[in-house]
Amino acid sequence: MEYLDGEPYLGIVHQGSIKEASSSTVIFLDDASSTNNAYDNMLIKIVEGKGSGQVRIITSYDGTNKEAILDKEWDIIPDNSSKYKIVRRVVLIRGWDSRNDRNGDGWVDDNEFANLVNPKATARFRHQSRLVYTNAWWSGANWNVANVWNPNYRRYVAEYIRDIYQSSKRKGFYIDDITANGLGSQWINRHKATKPAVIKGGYIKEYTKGRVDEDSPTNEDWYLGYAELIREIKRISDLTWIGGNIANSNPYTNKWLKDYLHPIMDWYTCEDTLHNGWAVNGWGD
Ligand SMILES: [Ca+2]
Repeated sequence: MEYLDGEPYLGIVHQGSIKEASSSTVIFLDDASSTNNAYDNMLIKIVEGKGSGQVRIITSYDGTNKEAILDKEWDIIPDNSSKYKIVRRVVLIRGWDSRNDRNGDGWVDDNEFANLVNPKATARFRHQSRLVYTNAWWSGANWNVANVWNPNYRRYVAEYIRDIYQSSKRKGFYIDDITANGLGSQWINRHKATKPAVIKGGYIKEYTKGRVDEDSPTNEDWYLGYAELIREIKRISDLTWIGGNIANSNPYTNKWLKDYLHPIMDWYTCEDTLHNGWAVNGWGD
């Protein structure tokens, strides 16, 4: 993954003066967040005073003590003369343009890269533009299914899934969280509060209607492709059923289930609907 300093795109999360620092920690003044983990995975940039110009990643943050643990030691340990900015990181997804691969051997070598036909497309390999890391719900769900508009891509994903299930002799295929992170969700999602947002760019070659997070029908188009992908799995495999978890969604009113997935799914589980406890926790259980 390639991460960039997010300040030009998203501004500053917090800035201030350092209280004290050690070789791989920083303690902020009281104006920093009192919430644990508030700055996890963000960058701290020393912008004035001792140690200016250094950048580190905050791996964890203790809101009680206002203390950040860093990914690696400072070259020069900042002190209370140092001012800092905390900023988010953004992911750079390089674009692919087959014209840049002049000899058509599948990758852009150094000579081709030095003379790009399309300088906006800087991926060396096509796949760099095809899969997008979006979250770490669990290790197997980090990659979302992006280009469901490409039949070759659908076929590849379907074969990959088929081979996993066949090698383990399983007869059915279960998708956990079918409308969200099971087989993947839209790699660009319009609900920007909870999903990654596209800051710049965001075009998929096979999707010709425009930038995928701004064009209103994109979600519907994505679900059509997603449904096609599940059909493809059924078509090329000998799996006898495909089931999925729909959490607390209502299959008869939820638009995505009713219109797109209901016709091809064999059954659902509703893990958040039936409970044996009286309390509801953050998971709805
Ligand atoms: Ca080449």
